[in-house]
Amino acid sequence: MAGLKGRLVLVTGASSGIGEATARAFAREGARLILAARRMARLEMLAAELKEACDTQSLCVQIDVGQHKTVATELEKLPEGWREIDILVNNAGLSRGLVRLHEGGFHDWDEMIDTNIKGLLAVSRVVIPWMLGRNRGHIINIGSIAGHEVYPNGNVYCATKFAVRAISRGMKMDLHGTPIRVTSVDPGLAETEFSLVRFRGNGERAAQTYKGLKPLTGEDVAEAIVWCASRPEHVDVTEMVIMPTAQSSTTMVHREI
Ligand code: NDP
Ligand code: 8X3
Repeated sequence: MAGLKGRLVLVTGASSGIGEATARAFAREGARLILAARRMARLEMLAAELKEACDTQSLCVQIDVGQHKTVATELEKLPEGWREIDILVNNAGLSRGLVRLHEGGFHDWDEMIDTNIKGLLAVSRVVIPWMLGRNRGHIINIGSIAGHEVYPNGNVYCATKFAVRAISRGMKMDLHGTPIRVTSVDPGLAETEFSLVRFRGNGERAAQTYKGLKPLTGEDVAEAIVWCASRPEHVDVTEMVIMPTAQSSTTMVHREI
C-alpha cells in the first residue's frame, strides 16, 4: 500500500473500538499518529504498544470534543511538527439510550448532539484551515447506517448521523476546487464499546445487540478507512457503507438463535 508512510493522522476517539483499531491500522502502514480522546491512560497504553510494534511516533492529546470552546485551545497547543495533519479521522461519537422520543432525556440528547455533531464540527473548524494552508489533506468522517435509515427508538442518535452525512457532503462542496478529500465511512453493526456506552454499562443488554450474528469488528472498519486514505490523490471515495453480511438494513438483521 503506497502513500501513508510518514503521514500524520489525527484520530479522535482513539481510546476504544473503531478509533483504536484505526490507529493500529495506520501505524502498520508507517503513519505518525495524534491519538485523541478523554481517557488519557488508554491512549498512552496504545501509544506504547504502537511504538513497540511498529516504531510509531504518537502524540496523545486529552480532548473532550463535546467541550467545544476548549477543542481549539487544545489543538492550538500541538507542538511544532504536529500540526501538519494529513488525515483527520473524525470518529469520536456515542449513543445514549434506545427509547421513544417522548421518553428521552435532554441530557442524553445534549451529549449525542454535542459529541457527534458539534464535536466533529469543532475539530474540523481548526484542522481544515491548517490543511488549506498546506493545500493537502483528507477528512474521514465516521457516519453510520443510522445516517441513512432511521430505526425505532434511534431518533436522536440517527439524527446526529444524518447530520454527519449532511456535513460530509457540505464539506466536500466547500472544499471544491482544492486537493482536500472528504470521505464518509458509514458502518452497520460493529461490536465495540458502543452498545455498552449506549446502555450505560449494562453488558447483558449490550451483548443482545450482537446476539446470533457476526457483527463487524473495529478492525473491519479500520481497514476500510485505511483503504479510502490510501487511494491515489485524484480518487476521493466520498461515501462507503459497510455492513455485516447478516445485516441488510437498520432493522433487517439475520440472527441464528
Ligand atoms: P466506542 O464506544 O468503542 O468508541 C467511542 C470512542 O469515542 C472512544 O474512544 C471515546 O473515547 C470517544 N469519545 C466519546 N465521546 C467523546 C468525547 N466527548 N470526546 C472525545 N472522545 C470521545 O464506539 P465505536 O468505536 O463503535 O464508535 C466510534 C464511532 O463509530 C462513533 O462515531 C459511532 O457513532 C460510530 N459508529 C459505530 C458503530 C457501531 O456499531 N459500533 C456503527 C456505525 C458508526 P473516550 O471515552 O476515552 O473519550
Ligand atoms: C451504530 C450502528 O445501527 O446501532 O451507528 O445505530 S446502529
